[in-house]
Parts: sequence; structure tokens; C-alpha cells
Amino acid sequence: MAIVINRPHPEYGFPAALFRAVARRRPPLPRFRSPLRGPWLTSVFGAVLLAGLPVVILTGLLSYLAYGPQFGQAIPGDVGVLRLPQFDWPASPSWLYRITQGLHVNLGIILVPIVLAKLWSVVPKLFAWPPVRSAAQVLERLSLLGLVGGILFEIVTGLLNIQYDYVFGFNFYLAHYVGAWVFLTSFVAHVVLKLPTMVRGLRSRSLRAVLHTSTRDTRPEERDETGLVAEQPRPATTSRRGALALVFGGAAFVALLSVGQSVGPLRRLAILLPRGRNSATPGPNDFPINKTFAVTGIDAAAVGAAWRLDLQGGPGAVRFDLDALSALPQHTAELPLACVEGWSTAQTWTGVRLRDLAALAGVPAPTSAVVRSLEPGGPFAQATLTAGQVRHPDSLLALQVNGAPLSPDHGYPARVIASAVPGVHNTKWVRSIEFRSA
Ligand SMILES: Nc1nc2c(c(=O)[nH]1)N[C@H]1C(S)=C(S)[C@@H](COP(=O)(O)O)O[C@H]1N2
Ligand SMILES: [Mo]
Repeated sequence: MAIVINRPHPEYGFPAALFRAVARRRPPLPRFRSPLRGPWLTSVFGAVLLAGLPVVILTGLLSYLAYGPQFGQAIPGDVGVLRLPQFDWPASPSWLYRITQGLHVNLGIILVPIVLAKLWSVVPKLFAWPPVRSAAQVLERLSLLGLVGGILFEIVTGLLNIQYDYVFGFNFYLAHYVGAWVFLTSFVAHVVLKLPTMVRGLRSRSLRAVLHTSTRDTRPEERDETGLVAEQPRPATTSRRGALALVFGGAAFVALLSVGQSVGPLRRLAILLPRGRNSATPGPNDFPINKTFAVTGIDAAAVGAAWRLDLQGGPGAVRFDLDALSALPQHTAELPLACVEGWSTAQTWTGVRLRDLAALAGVPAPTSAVVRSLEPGGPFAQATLTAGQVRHPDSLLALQVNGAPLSPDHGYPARVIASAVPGVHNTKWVRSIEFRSA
């Protein structure tokens, strides 16, 4: 960068003498010499991220809304100026949250190798000397702090939350939500600033030509004002096509280790999303379990013959035992369970329609319903459903799955399975449902 370094920029108010003094005293910073770095390669990774990251961001924000902030059950509850316009999450199609959250988590994970490759491709800029050349560049570098810090923070918090049992407690959601906004803001700024550079970079060579170039014929890109091309590049030890194969092959491999959790036969491979791998014993209840009965602290007797379902919100109390519920008209529907953590599964559920229960409770047109479980406490012990979710013809208080009674781990004797809701709103071990009409 000899040309640029020696030329001060007095127009930005940098005293020329000071600038020159700093520029001359380059500390022993690492020098990067890969011949592959350059605007074209960075632009390829950038273009893929530009296509993928908005999907991850958008589906993440949608997930927050799907949780139902209007009922105070989205976490964090109070987000101040970061409040999003609120609406009732649609109750159909039933696979809606399965798709949005599957994309959020799985695409987020699949893009990790590409994020890392992009960072690798621009890392010499981190050690560029002098560190700043103009006031505008100071601003740009600050926005990069939010960009790089933001995305690494979101990746790390997201992955840890999936790997471990809620390591961060509920601060995770707050951190991930605020981090998302930091990232989102700097991402928009970065795209605005760099889009022309990216387009120029992409146009500088043809992908087809790159894919036909061997290691032996691999030459550095033209040195330009982006400063991405090494000053003294080493001879190529791999081609650009090799580098692309490594990065996108890595993304494909990661895809195999994550999406498997939602695609039956690959479930055992899904080490990156481990919750989706576990299951009960083989049989009709063999599908992932979020929380087992054993850890709930529910007394086994409470789900035995003494179990009763209370329906509240109507003019009088209504109570059913399991036999009485089983004698009501039963409906069967295939509905997914789609966890915020990214795994999902579709099963065939049989039970009583929630809207039928509302009618029996004396609330024929419920505007919401609060479902409470036998669990003594904790954030998943209850959930509020929207009017659309309660009234959807496939939304059930399920007594059976795949033709068999629910297993203890899947919510015996009765669980909610509602259309298009986040997994967490499918309350297991239901104790009561309060239908609201105002
Ligand atoms: N009572 C209760 N219901 C619950 C939970 C819970 O911890 N307690 N976990 C929820 C979550 S986060 C999910 S993803 C689904 C998973 O259902 P499954 O364990 O039957 O697969 O159950 C939901 N229902
Ligand atoms: Mo979940």
C-alpha cells in the first residue's frame, strides 16, 4: 500500500506531519501473503452472505413475534425502542414456524463457514498500517466492530443456547435480541457502503473461468484500492476453486450435521443441533423430546387416575377426566412440532379440538387461551394461544400420537398441539385451559 500510506489526507483534517510519523512507525504486524485474497474472492463470499443473512435476520425477528409479545410471553418482554410492530402470528399454514425457524437456525449455522471465510479474506485490513487514514475511515471501522462483533456474538450465543440447556438462562434472549439489532444496523451500513465495491469485485473475473483455473495457473488479483491483495503474495498452494470447494463444501457438511435433526433418517448425525436427536423408545412416540417427564418435578400420581382437566373462563367451572375427554368427538391432524432451537418433526395427533373445548367451557368465540401444565413453575409451564391458534380446526388437546397414547415424555395424559405455533406453546401435561373472550 506504499502509494496510499505515504500520501496524507489533509482534506480530512489529519495533520500531515503526524500522519507521516505514524505511518512510518509500523509495528511488527503480521503480513498476509496468500495469493488468493482479493476483491473478487471477498465479493463472492459477500454476495452469498448478502443473500443469506437477511433471511436469517428476518426469520429471527419473526420468531420473536411468533412467541406472542402481545401477551407478554416473548422474551425479552420489554425491548424499549427495539419494539417491533406486533401482530397475531398466523395459524396457518401449519408449517409456517417450522419453515421460518428452521431457516433461522439451520441457515444461520450453514453460513458460519462462509462468514469465517469472508473474515479470513479481509483479515489483512485489521492489521493495515496506519490504522486509519481519514475520518470517514474511522466511522467505517467502527461500523465493522458492530458488524464482525455482532455476527460472532450472534453465532456463539445461538450455538451455545442450542448445545447446552439454556446456559444463559433468559439473558440469552435479551443478549441475542440486542445483538441482532447491533448486527442488523451495521450490516445495513456495511451493505450501503460496500455494495458498489462488491459489484465491481464480482465483475472483475468470471466464476466460470475461476472454476477452470488450476493451482498452477492461479495468480493474485490486480492490486487495487481495496487493499485486499497481498503486497508480496506467495505462490499459490491451492486454486481459488479449491478454496471455494473447501468453504462451500464445509457449509454443505455443516448442513448435513444440522438439518438432519428435522429429516428423519439423518437424525443421528445432527450433532450441531443435539436436542432434535434424542427420543423415547422406538414406536409411535419415537420423536425428539424437549424436556422429559422425569425432570419436570411433576408427581407421577398427578398424571394417573386422579388427573383432571379444568376448563375455565366460562360461566361455570367445567372438569373432565381422561375417559370423559376420550368420549368427546376426536379429530386427527398431522401437525409439526417446531422448536425455537431449530429442530422440527411432524406427527399425526389425535384429540379434542381446542375450539370444541372452548364451546364446552361456554366461551364459543375465544380471543385467546391460557394453557397451564402440571409443572410447578418455569417459563414453559404455561402458554397463551391467539384466537386464530385456538380456533384453527386442527389445533388439538392431543390424547394420542400416531395412534397410541402419548408417552410420559410427550405430555401424557394430554398436551396441546396447535397449528403453526412455536414448539414451546405446545404445552405438555396440561392441567387447565382458560379461554378468554376480551
Ligand atoms: N409443560 C411443558 N410443555 C412443554 C415444554 C416444557 O418444558 N414443559 N417444552 C416445550 C418445548 S420448548 C417444545 S419444543 C415442545 C417439544 O415437545 P416434545 O418434547 O414432545 O417433542 O414441548 C413444549 N411443551
Ligand atoms: Mo422448544
